[in-house]
Amino acid sequence: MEGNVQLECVQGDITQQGDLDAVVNAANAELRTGDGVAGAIHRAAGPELEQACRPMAPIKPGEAVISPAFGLPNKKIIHCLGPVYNIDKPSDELLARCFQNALWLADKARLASVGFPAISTGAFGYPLEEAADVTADAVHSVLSDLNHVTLVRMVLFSGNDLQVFRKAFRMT
Ligand code: AR6
Repeated sequence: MEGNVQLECVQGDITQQGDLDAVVNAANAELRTGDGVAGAIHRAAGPELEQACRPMAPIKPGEAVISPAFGLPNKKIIHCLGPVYNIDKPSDELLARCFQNALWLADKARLASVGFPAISTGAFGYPLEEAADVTADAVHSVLSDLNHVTLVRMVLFSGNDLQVFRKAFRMT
C-alpha cells in the first residue's frame, strides 16, 4: 500500500487478468497486432480491436490511448508505445511517460485497477533491470495524482522478470 494505492508484482499473462478494470498493451505505433503482448492482446480481444484503434494511430513513444476491451475480460485496454531502447531517446523519460500517461488516463476514465506488462523489455530491447527501475520510479511519481485508481499490478511473464521487478519496487 502506497497512500491509497496497492502495488503488486505477479507472474502471469496480461490477457488473463479478469479482476482488473484495465490492462495495458505494449503496443506498436500503428496500434496493430504484433508479437509478444500486442499479439496476445489482439488475439484475445478479437479483430474489432484493430478497427477501434485505427482512428487513434499512429502514436508516438511515451504516448497512451484507451480503447474498449472487446473479448478481453476487462473494461478497457490502454495502449502505450514504449521506446525502442537507445533509438527513441531519452529512453528512460519516454518509458516513464508510458506508465505516467497510462495511469493518468485510467484515472480520468475512473478505472480502479490497472495491469501493466514490462513495456519495452521484449522486442524493443530495454534491459530488464534498467526498465524495472524506471518503471518503479514512474509509477511512484504519479501515485499522489490518482483519485480513482487503487490497484496497480505489474504482470511479469517469467519468474526472473518477477524477481527483478519485485526488487525494483522494493518488495523483497
Ligand atoms: N503477458 C505478459 N507479459 C508478456 C506477454 C503476455 N502475454 N507476452 C510477452 N510478455 P513485447 P515491447 C512480456 O515484445 O518490448 C510487439 O511486436 C515479454 O516477455 O511484447 O514493448 C509490438 O507490435 C517482455 O518482457 O513489448 C511492438 O512492435 C514484455 O512483455 C513491439 O513488440 C514486453 O515485450 C513492442 O515491444
